[in-house]
Amino acid sequence: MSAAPSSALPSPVTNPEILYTGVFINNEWHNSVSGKTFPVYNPSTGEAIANVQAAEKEDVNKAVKAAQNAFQLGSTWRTMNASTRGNLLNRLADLMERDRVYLASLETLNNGKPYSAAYAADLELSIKCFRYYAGWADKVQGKTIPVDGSFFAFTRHEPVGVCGQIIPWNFPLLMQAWKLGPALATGNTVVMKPAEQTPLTALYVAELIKEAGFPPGVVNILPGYGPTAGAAIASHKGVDKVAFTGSTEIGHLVMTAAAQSNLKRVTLELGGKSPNIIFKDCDLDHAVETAHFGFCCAGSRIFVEDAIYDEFVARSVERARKRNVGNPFDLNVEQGPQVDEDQFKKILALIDTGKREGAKLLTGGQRYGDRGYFIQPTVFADVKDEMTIAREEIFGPVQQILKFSSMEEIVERANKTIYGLAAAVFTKDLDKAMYLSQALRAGTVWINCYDVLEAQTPFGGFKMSGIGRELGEYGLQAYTEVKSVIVKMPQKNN
Ligand code: TXE
Repeated sequence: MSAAPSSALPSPVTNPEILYTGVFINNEWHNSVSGKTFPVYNPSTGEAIANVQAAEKEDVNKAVKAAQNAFQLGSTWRTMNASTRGNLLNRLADLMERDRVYLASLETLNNGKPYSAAYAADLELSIKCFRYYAGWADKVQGKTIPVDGSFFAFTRHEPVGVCGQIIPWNFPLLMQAWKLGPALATGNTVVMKPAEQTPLTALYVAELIKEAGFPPGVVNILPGYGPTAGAAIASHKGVDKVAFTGSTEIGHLVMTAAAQSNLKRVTLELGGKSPNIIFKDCDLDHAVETAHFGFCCAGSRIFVEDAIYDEFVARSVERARKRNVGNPFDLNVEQGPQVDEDQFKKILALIDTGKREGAKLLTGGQRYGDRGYFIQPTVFADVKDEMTIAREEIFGPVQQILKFSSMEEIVERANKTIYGLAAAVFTKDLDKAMYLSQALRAGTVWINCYDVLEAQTPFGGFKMSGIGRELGEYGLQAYTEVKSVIVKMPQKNN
């Protein structure tokens, strides 16, 4: 996710108008059935910027009905050519391209991430994801199978049906694209719930979905809270599949709800505590910078080989002190606020735990400024495996740096976690890199890079980081059912 130089970016709209705050069902905007709304905040200031309709169970029922109707045999959507579905996805990508500055600005306003990242990474990757899956729409094929006996057998890859999709706040647009792209390319219908902190861009995209020409009911987007709207999707008997990205804790609830209702298909993309392993023979400048960049968005444990440990720590501290924190609309800012007060408090509490448990705090460790949810770039050294900050995911600007001395030791320590989302290795030695690419129990292993999330490569977790894969050709599997059709023949000839 390398960002384009900020000088090449068009200027943001610093006060983007908020146009859509309703419940989107059947290509129409509705108020919530209960009449309830909830406030959405600007994390840079802590001020409320919109009141959004709060969908609950009754709204989910309405949306599931709409999605079921759109999925009826003979419906416009079911009888549409697969290539036309691809065209619609491409049209949606075109519309996001048209409104890219506005969407990136709205993402920055609501999520707090720097506009430069929203424009160059989130929008870029979301648009590319829709185009990637647009290309797949008419290339999802079954097989003919040489079955025993006088039969002709073939498989169809059919859409699963109504897909519930529940997404988090860290990459609101990108998570929406990862979920909608494969679901729509394969002909499903969708009931989606964006995170309560960040519903605004998802709702704007709803309007673009309508403008692109998707038939009513194919995509329904319901803003609301997890225990109400989210839980109603996970336990609804009319939902055939649920895809969830978020915390491992809620992943358990989603899977339980699926098991206790109708055994709907479940894919989960959950938390992580990814090992980032840095050997003494790496390109140190590159490793320091990449580890620094990586800490803005996901929990990681940075393991550094003893011979370069002190130097790596010193350079990381120097880099963190130079990190430009502030107004995310400023093109030179590298770090905006955390998404909300809960995350802000959770991160500060984890930092306190780190100090209490004896990790060495070398820079940062406190709130930045006195308004909004900003946290100083923070670096901990002398972190030990048992410490809470080495075990729990910290979704914020906090680096934990640990020391290692041998290959056997690092494999064991890196894998000693309940998670298995991703891992990274920095070395110039191909043998070491390839050995670790096999040894690490994680869904993605980055070698001399970090956080490269492109539409073509599958992403997902081993162990408690999730079930199933998103993106790439593998990402289509979660959205198709395989049907065998077996036909009696008067005579079979091979
Ligand atoms: O996640 P939640 P939160 C991790 C990260 C973060 C922690 C908590 O460590 O600090 O999770 O974040 C919906 N039934 N990640 O509290 O609660 C909720 O409304 C159905 C990792 O924000 O899991 C939102 O839409 N849905 C991560 C979504 O689930 C429910 C991304 C995620 O919220 C629900 C985000 C319920 N009972 C957080 N309760 C990643 N893997 O990328 C909540 N939700």
